[in-house]
Amino acid sequence: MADDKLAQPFALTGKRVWVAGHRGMVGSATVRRLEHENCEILVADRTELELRDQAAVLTWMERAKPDVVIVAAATVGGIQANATRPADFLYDNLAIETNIIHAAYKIGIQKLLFLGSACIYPREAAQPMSEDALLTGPLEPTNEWYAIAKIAGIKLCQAYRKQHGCDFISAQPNNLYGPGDNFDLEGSHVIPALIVKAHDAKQNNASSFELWGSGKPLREFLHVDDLADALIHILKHYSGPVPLNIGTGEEVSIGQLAQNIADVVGFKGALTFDASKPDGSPRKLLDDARMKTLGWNSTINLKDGLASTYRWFLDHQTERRTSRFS
Ligand code: GFB
Repeated sequence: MADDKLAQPFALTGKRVWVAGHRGMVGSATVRRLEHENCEILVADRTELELRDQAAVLTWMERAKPDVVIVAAATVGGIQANATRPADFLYDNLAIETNIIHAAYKIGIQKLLFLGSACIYPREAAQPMSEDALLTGPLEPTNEWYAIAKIAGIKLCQAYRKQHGCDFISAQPNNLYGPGDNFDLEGSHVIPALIVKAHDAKQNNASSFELWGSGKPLREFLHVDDLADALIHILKHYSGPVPLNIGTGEEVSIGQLAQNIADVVGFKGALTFDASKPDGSPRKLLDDARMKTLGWNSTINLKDGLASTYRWFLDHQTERRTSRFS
């Protein structure tokens, strides 16, 4: 896009930075990363602020007076959660992003960063998927509700930039994993689900554990600490309407991922496949050329990331196996 400005310097020093959604996997990683910046971190607990309440969001932001907002709050989940809770995924995310972005405009904040998702791109987009593939074809049906909401958030940032000159930017990471993930088997993404399944299979001396679908889809996984680092980099160095892709450039099949997780956990049995469960997107690799031009690369490889995430799971499994939606 013509007014896409790469390498715009923006200082976080001394700024009041609100991380909306600080208790989630992305928000908590962002807070950890921001602790290395010389800024003041603002957070609001659910009991203090209901993000789906427009008036409450505006009132809270008028009082808290953030200079910078990172919209990490969202209703998220894996392929099954998307299929069973379409209204929540569409309504919650539309409401949260609309309320925060509009209030950020009303109170005149300096910079806002909205988080999209790799599922915004058409199911049949050419791989790797460039930012220019947005809205060029039909979405993957298993996550279209979430994708529509995330596309709307990106469009809101572009619209407020165009109409009001707001410095609102967006970025979409590929499939995330890491500390703080949701390990509830019905709601979770594939990595936490397979960690739980492999761990339980080992504990129970089972001969196998089960994967959903064919195991053939390809995915690109990004550690959440890499994402948090990328977000701070973008805030400091980017201003423009193009929503930036954040990935690692590496793909793995779900079958191979399951084998890698079995190795990390120390499970030596077999893998089985439940063909009645959906595969979802056959492939979604992000073209991260723009992030590379901005001078950012991921640093955590999948093997190390899986090992540290398994250690985190062992320390936190009691509270993290339960659904947050029940
Ligand atoms: O991570 P996941 O749920 O989401 O599933 P998506 C990735 C792949 O892993 C799919 C397979 O092909 C699943 O069928 N899979 C195998 C499993 N076993 C399991 C299992 O036990 N649990 C889960 N969850 N999957 C998400 C979207 O799509 O991508 C979200 O639903 C979001 O909205 C996210 O956009 C980035 O990668 O298919």
